[in-house]
Amino acid sequence: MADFKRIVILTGAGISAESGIDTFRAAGGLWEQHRIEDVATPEGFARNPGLVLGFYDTRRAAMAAALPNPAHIALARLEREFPGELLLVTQNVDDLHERGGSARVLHMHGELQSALCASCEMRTRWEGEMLGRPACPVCQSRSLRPDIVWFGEMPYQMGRIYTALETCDLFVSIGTSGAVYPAAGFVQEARAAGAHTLELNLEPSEGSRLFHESRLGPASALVPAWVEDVLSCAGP
Ligand code: BV8
Repeated sequence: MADFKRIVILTGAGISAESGIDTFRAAGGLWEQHRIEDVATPEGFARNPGLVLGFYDTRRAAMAAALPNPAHIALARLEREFPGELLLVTQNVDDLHERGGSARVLHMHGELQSALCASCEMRTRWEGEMLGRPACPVCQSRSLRPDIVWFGEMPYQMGRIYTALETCDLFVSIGTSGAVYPAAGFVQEARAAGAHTLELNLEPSEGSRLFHESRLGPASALVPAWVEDVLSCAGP
C-alpha cells in the first residue's frame, strides 16, 4: 500500500447495512417498499406530504435504534490517526459515522436529524417526528420538510467535493451501488486527477470496472483491515 497523503472516502448505505439499516436496492430494501418518485422527490412530497414525512419518520426511528459497526468505528480511527488530508463524504442520511466517532462528515444528501423550513430556509436539528406538521421553531410556519436531497435536487457542498477529488491521491468507495449521480461519477473525477481508486463493497457495484482495485466482502471486515493498512504505511 503506497503512502497516500490526500484521501477522499465516499460511503453509501452498505456501510450501515450491518448496523441493521435497510439499504435501497437490496431485496426488500427501501426502494422495494416505496416507489422513489413517491417518497424521494419534491413532486412526491407535494403530492402526498404525509406519506413522505411518515417514510422519513420511520427511518429516523430505525436509525436511533441502530448502533455504529466496526466499519464506522474504523473510519473514525482513520480520522484521528491519519497524518494527511481526509475528506469523508457520505450519501447516507443516518448519523452512524458521527456516533462511530467521526467528527468531520460531509452529508451530501442531507441528514435525517435535520429539518429544513421551506419558508425561512433555516435548518433545525430534529430527532422526533414530522408527520404532525410541527411549526418551524424559527418562523412558526408549518413548512418543515426533511433536510434530505431528493432526486432532481442539488446535492450539498458539491464544490468542496469536486475540489477534494481534483487533488486527492486516493479515492475509496465503500458500500454503494454506484447507481446514483453525481456520487457515482466521483471515481472518474478522482481517476482524472491521477488518484488511485479502491472499491470496498459486498458485491461489484455498477461502476466496479472504473476502479483500479475492488475488494469484495462486508464493510465490517474490509474497512478495519484497510484502515490498518493505510495507517501502517502512513509516513510522518
Ligand atoms: C442531481 C436521499 C443535479 C434520499 C438520495 C447524471 C448526472 C447527474 C444526475 C443524474 C444523472 N443521471 C440521472 C440523474 C438524476 C439522479 C440519478 O442519479 N438518478 C439515478 C436513479 C439514475 N440524481 C439526482 O437527482 C441527484 N441530483 O442530479 O442534481 C446535479 C447534476 C450534476 C451535479 C450536481 C447536481 C440527487 C440524488 C440524491 C437522491 N437522494 N438519498 C433518501 O436517503 O431517502 S439517493 C439514495 O440512493 C441514497 O442516498 C444513495 O445516495 C443512493 C444510492 O444508494 P446506495 O447508498 O448506493 O445504496 P444501495 O442500496 O443502492 O447500494 C448499497 C450497496 O452496498 C450495494 O452495492 C451493496 O452490495 C452494498 N452492501 C450491502 N451490504 C453491505 C454492502 N457493502 C459492504 N458491506 C455490507 N455489509
